Amino acid sequence: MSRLFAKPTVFASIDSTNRYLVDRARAGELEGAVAVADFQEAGRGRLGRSWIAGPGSSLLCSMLFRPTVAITHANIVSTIVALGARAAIGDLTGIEPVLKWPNDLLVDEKKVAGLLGEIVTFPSGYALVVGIGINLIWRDGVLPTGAGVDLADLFERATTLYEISGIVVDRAELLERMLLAIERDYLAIAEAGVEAKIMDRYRAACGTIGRRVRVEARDKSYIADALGVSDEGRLIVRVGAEVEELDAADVIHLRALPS
Ligand code: BT5
Repeated sequence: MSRLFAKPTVFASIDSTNRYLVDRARAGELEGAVAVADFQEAGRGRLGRSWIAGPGSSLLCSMLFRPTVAITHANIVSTIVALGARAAIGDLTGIEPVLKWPNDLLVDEKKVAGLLGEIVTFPSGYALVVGIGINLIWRDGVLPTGAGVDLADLFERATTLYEISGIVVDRAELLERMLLAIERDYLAIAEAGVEAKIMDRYRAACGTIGRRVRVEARDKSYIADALGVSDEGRLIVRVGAEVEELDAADVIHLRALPS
């Protein structure tokens, strides 16, 4: 019995589990609600992008939080989800994905899972819905589909737990382990010093640090050296002689920096 999470609401098909929980959050749903789906007709990625997954191919899950940490630190919750997913994947496959800033999970530079955090603000505070899609297996005939999807491009840049480990991971077990790991960290963040320890674990797992990256910001694209991630979750980069902190951007991993 979880102290944080309710029994998941399971959908055979829904537009988006994140959309569902964002609406539930606005309607006053309690913290700890979980929605999972076998298939999403309009799975959401970040910045208006799509998340594509064939029926039964993935763990598609969203969780509702009502964090007590300041909204400026809300990022810690997505970090906890990414670390929980990484640990659960590691337990079940023996392979721990690398985290790509801000929150992708990669194996051999290919994306095996992605996270989307959406904030709903109220006069009295905020709620946060964190959704995660983890690719389990792409079986013949149940390939990912979606409007305008370039499958060749997706296969080039994405992978599944089956492809990396040869293991057909049990979706319910993955969900249970992931929720347990998330609960452990989330219920501890109010304690002094825990947030910093979680960020240390994030930094240790983050493959973006120490890489040359291409930064794709809203209005420009440039090359930078990724030096670290701040406690607020910002990516610290050096561009020429300047050091900057990035809030929201996409980064593309280039080569490792000379040590
Ligand atoms: C993400 O966005 O990585 C966030 C994905 C969150 C999906 C979950 S599923 C449950 C919950 N409900 C939702 O509606 N969403 C969440 P972003 O970093 O923007 O990455 C999106 C990009 O990844 C796309 O533009 C594609 O290039 C690529 N992509 C799409 N589907 C993919 C997949 N299954 N595996 C790997 N890459 C994918």
